[in-house]
Amino acid sequence: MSIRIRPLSFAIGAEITGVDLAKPLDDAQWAEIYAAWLKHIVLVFPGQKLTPEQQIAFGRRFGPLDDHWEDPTYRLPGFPEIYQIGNFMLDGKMSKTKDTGRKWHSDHSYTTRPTLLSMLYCRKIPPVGGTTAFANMYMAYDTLTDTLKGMLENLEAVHDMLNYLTPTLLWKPTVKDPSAMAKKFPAVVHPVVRTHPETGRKALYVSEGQTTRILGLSEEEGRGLLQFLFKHATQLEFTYRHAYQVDDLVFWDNRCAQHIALADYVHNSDNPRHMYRLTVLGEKSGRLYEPGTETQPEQQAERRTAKQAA
Ligand SMILES: O=C(O)CCC(=O)C(=O)O
Ligand SMILES: [Fe+2]
Repeated sequence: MSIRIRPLSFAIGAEITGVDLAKPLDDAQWAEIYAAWLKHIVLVFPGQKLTPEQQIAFGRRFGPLDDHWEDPTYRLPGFPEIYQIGNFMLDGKMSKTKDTGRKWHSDHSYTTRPTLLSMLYCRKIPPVGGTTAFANMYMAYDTLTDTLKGMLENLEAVHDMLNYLTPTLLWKPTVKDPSAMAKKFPAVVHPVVRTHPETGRKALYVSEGQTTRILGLSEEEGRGLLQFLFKHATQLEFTYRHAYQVDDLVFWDNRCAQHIALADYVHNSDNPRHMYRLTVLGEKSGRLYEPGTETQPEQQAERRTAKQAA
């Protein structure tokens, strides 16, 4: 059986067939899959039959896994590495993870140590919808003018979990205590352009779901620029939208992609969408936000110089 790689769109995503992820991969298979992942950013493996142990064993090859300390309720019993998301029933109640990811984002960019890889194993899916869209952030960066690239490379932006709590047309957040949330997840700062440590390529790292302002710019300047970048980064030509089948295993690289879980299906318990999700921990790439630093470009420049010298 040899591995086949079929691109799923112009910009991002490839389908991989001819490999059984339930079995340990040999070095050649692993190298091929890893290279395809770095190249295509999102990989889709249809028809995989995996136990939780097998999903975890495969995920672990990419690095240490998160144990989902944030909300242990939705861990798969016996497997803290697997977090369940979707509109499934748990102990007679609708899961609070039914609306995970309803805005464009890169996983955990609202922390100083964002997720490297996220993986969804589809267990249940409604007859239509329940799709995830992905956008290629290398492409978003590469297609900017050199003038704007030059400017963005020197900027940092604030990422804030609370930004998620503004409703969208098709979704209203249900978080009861936003101030507790803000305490648990204080705002952080990341560079606007991130260099991927493995490919060496530059990728845009701001998202509509999480980025609230740009340091060194006034609020109006930053808002205007961010509005442009959000629209630019997620234009359809840069995306792929995946419609799942049960047993699809899908994973992506958060260092160079954004994604959104679309509210494109009826959310009731007769129409369940259920994913076994695991995530690989990433490197520290941000710092806590110090309010008051947002209009002080000199301070920012100093900090950058200090960082480069270190
Ligand atoms: O359920 C999805 O389609 C994606 C949800 C999400 O944002 C995530 O798992 O990181
Ligand atoms: Fe996500």
